[in-house]
Amino acid sequence: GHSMTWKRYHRYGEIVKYLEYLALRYPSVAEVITIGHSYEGQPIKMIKISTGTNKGGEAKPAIWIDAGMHAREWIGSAVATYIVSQLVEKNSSYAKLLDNTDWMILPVVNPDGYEFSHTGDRLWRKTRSNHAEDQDDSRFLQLVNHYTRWLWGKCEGVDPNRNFDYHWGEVEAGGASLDPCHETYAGPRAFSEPETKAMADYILANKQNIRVYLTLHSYSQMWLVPWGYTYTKPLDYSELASVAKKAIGAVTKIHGTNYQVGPSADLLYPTSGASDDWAKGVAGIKYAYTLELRDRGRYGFLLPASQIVPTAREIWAGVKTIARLVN
Ligand code: 0X9
Ligand code: ZN
Repeated sequence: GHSMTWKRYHRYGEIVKYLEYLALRYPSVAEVITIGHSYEGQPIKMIKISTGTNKGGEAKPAIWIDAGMHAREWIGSAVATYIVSQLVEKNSSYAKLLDNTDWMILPVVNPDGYEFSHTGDRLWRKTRSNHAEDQDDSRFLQLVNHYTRWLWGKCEGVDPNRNFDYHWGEVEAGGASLDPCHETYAGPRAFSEPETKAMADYILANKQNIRVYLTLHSYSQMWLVPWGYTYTKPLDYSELASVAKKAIGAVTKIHGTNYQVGPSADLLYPTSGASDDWAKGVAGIKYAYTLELRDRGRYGFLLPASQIVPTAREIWAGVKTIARLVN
């Protein structure tokens, strides 16, 4: 058996064990793939859910879902594993959905940060890399840096959602920071983080099949449409927004939770080097969205575990709606 419940938040090791249990128990549906390793050497594991090729023998269109890019946003990873459980453990109820669509789900993009948010700093956001050596500062600045790091503890890591190679490091509009100690540090260069690089390589290798890109974050209850790097909207904005509005309609039907749809930069704030912009702009995945899950700020990142199941149920309704609309 396995010990995944959605009554509490799980550690990375438990999540990986659950994925591996599913692959063993349901080998014709689920496969675990190690796409790379984190800075601290943890395997980055995703699950591919597929009932095989279509009638013509070609790979089916796929939906990509990732979560746990930002360490403290635990609800995203819990929702991702809930979606995995529905698709795999109830595969016979979702035969139609699985007939039309493959699923690629990466529940924890940033395992080092995720674990640190359990064992060190609950509100950690970034990865856990150290790029001090990469900087060509003077000995004096390096020394100052060393003590700042030691005293303050905020200079490790890169914001993975500023590290993607599309308009990377454009800081003019405040979309990212080039200060290593900042929460939105873009990194010394695009894809400096093994986590973002591994994810991007896998997506690029499969981009001809991936029709939808969803990245789960929290919080504020929004279904965000690109772009983040500019206030200008993509040419197909209205198509993406209308699909998103149908999805949030399905979300709200479950428990009455309200979500907003809108362009990322306007509705939230500008961000450069974010994963959804990269998925659309570079990988060419038309339907790319960032979902900001519950809540609206009452608990914020510290969403009680009692809200995992209701959040997961409503988001699953929205995700199913998207899957049906784009096929
Ligand atoms: O700032 C972020 O990375 C995301 N918000 S969070 O509170 N989860 O950190 C929002 C990203 C929105 N930008 C794009 N979708 N491009
Ligand atoms: Zn986030």
